[in-house]
This record gives sequence, C-alpha cells and structure tokens, in this order.
Amino acid sequence: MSYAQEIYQHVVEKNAHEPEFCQAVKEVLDSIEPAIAVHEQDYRNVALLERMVEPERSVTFRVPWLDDNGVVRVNRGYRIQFNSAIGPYKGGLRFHPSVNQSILKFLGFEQTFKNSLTGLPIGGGKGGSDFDPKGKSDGEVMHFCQSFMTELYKYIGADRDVPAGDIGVGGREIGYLFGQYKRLTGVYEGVLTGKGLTFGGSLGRTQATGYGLIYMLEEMMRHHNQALQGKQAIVSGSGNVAIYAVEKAQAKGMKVVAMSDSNGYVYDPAGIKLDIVKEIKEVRRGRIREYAEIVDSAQYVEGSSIWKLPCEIALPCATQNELTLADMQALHDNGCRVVAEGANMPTTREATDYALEKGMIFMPGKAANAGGVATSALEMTQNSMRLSWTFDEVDQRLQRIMIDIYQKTADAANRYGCPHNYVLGANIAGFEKVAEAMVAQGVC
Ligand code: NDP
Ligand code: 2IT
Repeated sequence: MSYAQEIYQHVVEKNAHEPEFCQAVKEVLDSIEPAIAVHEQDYRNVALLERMVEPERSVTFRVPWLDDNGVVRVNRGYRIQFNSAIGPYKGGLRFHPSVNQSILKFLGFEQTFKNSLTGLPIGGGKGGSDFDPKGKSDGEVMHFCQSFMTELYKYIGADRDVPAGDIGVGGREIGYLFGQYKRLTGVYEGVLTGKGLTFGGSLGRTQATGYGLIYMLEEMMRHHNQALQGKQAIVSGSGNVAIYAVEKAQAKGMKVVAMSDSNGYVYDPAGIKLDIVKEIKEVRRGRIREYAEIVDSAQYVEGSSIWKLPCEIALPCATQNELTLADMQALHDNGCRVVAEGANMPTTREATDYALEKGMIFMPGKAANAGGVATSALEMTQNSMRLSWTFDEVDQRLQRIMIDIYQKTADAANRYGCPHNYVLGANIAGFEKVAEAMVAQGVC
C-alpha cells in the first residue's frame, strides 16, 4: 500500500465518525500520490503525512448567552488550528446549526492547502459554532458573539491565529467579535479580517471571494480558448460568495439565470437582477423566494435541485456536498461543460470523478475560492503597515493572485502528466509548499 493510502486508512480508523473530514483527506491524499512517490522515504522519515492530517490544536468551548426573552441558551464553539507551517493560522468562522468537529476539520484541512496556493504567508485554521444566526435579533447575535470571543480570545492574535467570516458570519458578526476582543485584551490589532472599513477592514474584502472566482474562471477559460461573454450560468447560494460572483460574472457579460438558498431556487430566464437579491439578502436578511414575488419573469421552486436547470457554467457557492453525481450528470446532459467551486467542497467525490471522466473543465474550491482568504491576507498586510490601499489596488492584487493560482495549478497538473486535471494540480501545488516548510522546520 502506498504511503498516502496507509495514512488514509489510519485517518479513517481514527476518525470514522467524521465523514466530511475523511472525504477531504481522501481527495487530497489520492491526488498527491504522484508527488509523494518522488520523496516517499524522506517524508516517511519525518512522519510528514501523519502530522499533516492531525490538527496542531483544536479547542472546543461552551458559549452561554442570554436571548431576548431572558432565557439562557448554550451553544458549542470551536477553533481548529490545523497547520502553521507557512504562517499564523488563518481561516473563517462558520455559524450554522450543522457545524460540528468533522465539518470544521475538513474546512481547516482544506484551508491549509488553499492558503498555501495564495502564495501568502498564512497557515490553515477554521472555527465556528452550531449557533444559528437566522431569526435572531442584532442584540442576540451581539450577545452570542461576545460570549464566543470571551473564550476564543485566549487562542488568537494578529501573529497567532486570525479568524474571518464564513457561512453565517459577515460584517456584523466580525464587528461584534472585534469589539469584544479589544475589550478583553486591550490590544487594537488585526486579529480578525473582514472588518468594517472604519476599523481596519480592507476595501474589496467583501467582494473578494466572488470576484476572485470569476477572475479564476476567466483565466481558466482563456487557456481553453473560450470567453465568458454571453455564457449562461447558474450560481447556487445567495450569500456573500454567490452575490459577488454574480456581480462580477454579469460585469463580464455572462448571463446568470438562477440562484438559491437552503429552501429553494429562483429561475429568472431574463437574467438575475442582483440589486433585488442584495436588497433581500444583505439588507432584509430575507429568503430567495421573495425574489419571485417581486420579479415577474422569475419563478421559485422549493426543495428541488438547482443543477437540473440548463447552463454552460455551474458555480456552486453555497455549502459542502451540494452537487451530487445525479446533479453532475444532469448538468452534463444539459450541456454544462465548466464547473468552478465558490464554496468549499460543494461537489461530492463521485460527481467530481464524473466531471473529470467526461472531460468537463473543473476547478476545485481550494483554488477557485482562494481570493477571499488572499484578500484577508492583504487586509493583514495593510493592518501591519497601518495604512489602507484603494479598492483598485486591492482588486489588482487579487486579479494577479488568481492568475498566479491558475498558473501554479495548471503547472503542477502538467508536471505530473495530467494536463487540465485541476484537482490534482491544486492539491499538489498547495501540498508542495506546506511539505517543504514542514520538513525544514523539523519534527514539530
Ligand atoms: P453566507 O452565509 O453568506 O451564504 C451561504 C449561502 O449558502 C446562503 O445562501 C445559504 O442559504 C446557503 N446555504 C448554507 N448552508 C446551506 C445548506 N446546508 N444547504 C443549502 N444551502 C445552504 O456564506 P458564504 O457565501 O460566505 O459561504 C458560502 C460558501 O463559500 C461556503 O462553503 C464557504 O465555506 C465558502 N467560502 C466563503 C468565503 C468567504 O469569504 N465568505 C471564502 C471561501 C469560501 P440560507 O440563507 O438558506 O442558509
Ligand atoms: O473558506 C475560506 O477561505 C473563508 N471562509 C475565508 C477565510 C478568511 O480568512 O478570509
């Protein structure tokens, strides 16, 4: 059995109750096998893979808070500090009822390789809580965030671990978390990214993941001699990543005909009117169903798969395992030939394998959605320098970073004789830098 397969067996034995984590490890280990073969003995000597699949540290804590009726509520908080070989832990916080250790470990593991791909000095981490911000008042969200930070502040810092947003955590939550960190430590530092623009946030961070996804898509399509202009797309989700992916896609002349949330999707053959989605989602925190109540050309479909709709390009931007084998088959049957992941691991393994077998162009999340964390790293840079760049300065850097990630991914795929297998390319390119740093730093 190869070294990678041995380690996968070991991960499954030790973490059988963590399916998402095992899934993410399998995908990475399967695709880096050829890169490991080259240095197998050196890596075995320092137990490189054994260390890479074990978080450096994970903390779990109680988060008690008072709701608006004066009732004490208790949630569970987590921070997984996965790998600090190339920089301080960096990665988002997710607040969603589905959050558990398996999901955060998969996200922290993926984040390590994603952050490596950005070329910036950031390690991998992830955290969050099973708290559900939906339907909570601003006061309740603030009380929760303050209690969450009252534990978390012990483990983070601008040069130690720098959390940010993810599902259910946006500007509002980051603001409350930052305020509480400052109050507890007395230190004003860039301990979180995605901050408001009046207290150290970076212009362009809100847009970065979605814009970055489209910059990546454009670069990738250019290498396949195709343009974005006129292409019909479907974007799942209607949160931060989805909204700014649609904004940039439309600016590039694409036509986006559907978006979704966890209840259903809206199909608008006339093209999604993004100002209406923004009003519903960013201002009113409402449901995507409301779009079809406002826009005559649109219809709302509850509970069914958005991927059954015809399109040329599919951009899953909601959550893990949202695009299954049946969905990928439907996409392919309907003429879709390009998938780029805005979310983390939105495509199941079977669906990914099917897409690659059919020769679809497939860019995995750790490359395609890295623009968010890359711009977080730019926010950290600006905080350290105590200055702020203009929107254009940040956006130019983001574009260069996405093009560079494409190049590294494509180069690694070519080097290992699998041109256009961007899953393999991104995993190997991300892995190589982390591996080199870990070997150089000795057994730690
Ligand atoms: P948001 O909370 O802003 O939006 C999430 C969207 O996905 C919402 O439309 C939500 O619908 C939907 N969604 C969430 N969970 C589920 C579920 N279990 N089933 C179906 N739909 C669901 O999060 P983001 O846009 O920030 O994140 C989306 C994805 O992108 C995640 O995978 C995240 O890890 C990834 N990502 C985010 C980055 C960022 O900078 N924010 C960077 C890189 C990746 P509803 O409102 O109904 O819950
Ligand atoms: O998955 C991700 O890359 C994020 N949620 C963004 C993390 C960050 O630190 O900006």
